[in-house]
Amino acid sequence: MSESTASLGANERYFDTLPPDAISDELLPEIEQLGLVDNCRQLAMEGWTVIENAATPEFNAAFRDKILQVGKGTGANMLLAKDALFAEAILNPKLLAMAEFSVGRGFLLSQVAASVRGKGAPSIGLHADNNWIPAPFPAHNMLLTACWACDEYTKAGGATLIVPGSNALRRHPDEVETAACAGAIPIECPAGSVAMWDGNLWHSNYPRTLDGERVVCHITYTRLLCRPVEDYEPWADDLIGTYGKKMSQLLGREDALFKRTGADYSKLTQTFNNAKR
Ligand SMILES: O=C(O)CCC(=O)C(=O)O
Repeated sequence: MSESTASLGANERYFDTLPPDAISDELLPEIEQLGLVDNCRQLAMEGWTVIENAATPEFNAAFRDKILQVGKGTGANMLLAKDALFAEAILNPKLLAMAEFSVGRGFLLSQVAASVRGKGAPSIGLHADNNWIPAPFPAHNMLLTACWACDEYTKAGGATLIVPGSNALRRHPDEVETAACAGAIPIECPAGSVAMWDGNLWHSNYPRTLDGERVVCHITYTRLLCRPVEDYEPWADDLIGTYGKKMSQLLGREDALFKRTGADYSKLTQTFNNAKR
């Protein structure tokens, strides 16, 4: 713990900003306890990482069934309020810890979507998830995408593909690069893993050549300053009533910024401090 922050009370102001690859003093014990130190390192250096066994096999099986049911065989968006399993997934302690590391304290939920890819499903196309952020991308990550792989990820099964090193370029791929996908490799991992990457990493997926379906839940967390892709405001009171303060943070109710009820200046310092961690 640095001397400057060790003695700070909840409402005192931070003057320093942590570097993009640093784990804050407050978060480190949790990251260590959850066994995620190497994942943080890999995400910071390489732009991606995989967390295996993110939940129990029973959760994974039930989650897969639910996605197939609500996704009607293809996929869907705006899933958070559709079933408790989606809330459980986005509140998974390992995902939350990685999100705080990657997109900062006080981060928001941006999107809960799902895809179901059968045999012959084409590639989505190479892109960086910083889709509405102009290049050069900032040094600190803005978006963390966590893909809950309900099925094993293999190249033939249509796994996510990534271009190693592309995270360091801090820009979108151009037309030629998008067509070539040069240097791409598959993320290979067992069912029940969560593959995650930052907003800078160029990625796509392989066409699926196997029978059966690849079922994935795509969860995106974002830094407080980014506008979320999805708007859960109509369901927010119920979700917060059921799941509490973390859900409230994820839905943008724990910061000082203006809402329908006005701004909460008692949270101003904490909000500004969060932006630096
Ligand atoms: O479906 C995949 O494997 C990749 C998904 C993707 O591109 C994304 O969620 O941004």
